[in-house]
Amino acid sequence: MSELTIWTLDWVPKGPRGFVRDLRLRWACEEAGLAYTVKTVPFDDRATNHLDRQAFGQVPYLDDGAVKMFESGAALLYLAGKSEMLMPSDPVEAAETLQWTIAALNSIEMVSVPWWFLDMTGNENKYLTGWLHQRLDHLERIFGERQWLVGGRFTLADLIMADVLRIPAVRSFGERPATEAYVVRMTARPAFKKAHADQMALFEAGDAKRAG
Ligand SMILES: N[C@@H](CCC(=O)N[C@@H](CS)C(=O)NCC(=O)O)C(=O)O
Repeated sequence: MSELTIWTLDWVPKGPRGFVRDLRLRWACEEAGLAYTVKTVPFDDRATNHLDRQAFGQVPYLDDGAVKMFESGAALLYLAGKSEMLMPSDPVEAAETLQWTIAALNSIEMVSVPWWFLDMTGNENKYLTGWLHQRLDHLERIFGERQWLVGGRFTLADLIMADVLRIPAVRSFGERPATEAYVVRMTARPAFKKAHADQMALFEAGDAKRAG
């Protein structure tokens, strides 16, 4: 029996629901057919209640028996090591999957998250805005040429890239039809829908507990 446990918060406000990064890990497990359970830590004390498990007081983090890790990207790569479906065994395709996974995190999310934060707080920065446009324009060119990032099929690279790109503010940042079609295709996958619905249900249950 699998010992995989994904840890997240027991509740979040409505805004981030459907976007908390435990969803990435749920989605990966659903795609790979890996059994897992989800456990929670309280939202209210999150800054300090699990610093022994996540160095920055955030979620998600993952347990697999003696293996205990945080950082969603690292946890995804760990999970992908259990599944050819997420990480091809072919060495060339495996290298490309690793490359695009890091690109999603370190070339796109590294720009999109600070941009989103400044935009949301009314502090838009024209350099960051230009930088994000440039990165997304390159992706638009790539998605105009192919349906998948690696090997003509879904891999971890598509999971993480789509998860980074589906943030509403990023999605509506300019007209990029090929990228939008890619996000629509990835988020139509049954594994994504299940992961999303389960996260929404968890936080709705959290509403009821807080009200009671
Ligand atoms: N780089 C981290 C980022 C984790 C992160 O931003 N987690 C958010 C939820 S998606 C969080 O815990 N926010 C609550 C907080 O920072 O207080 C990862 O990918 O795991």
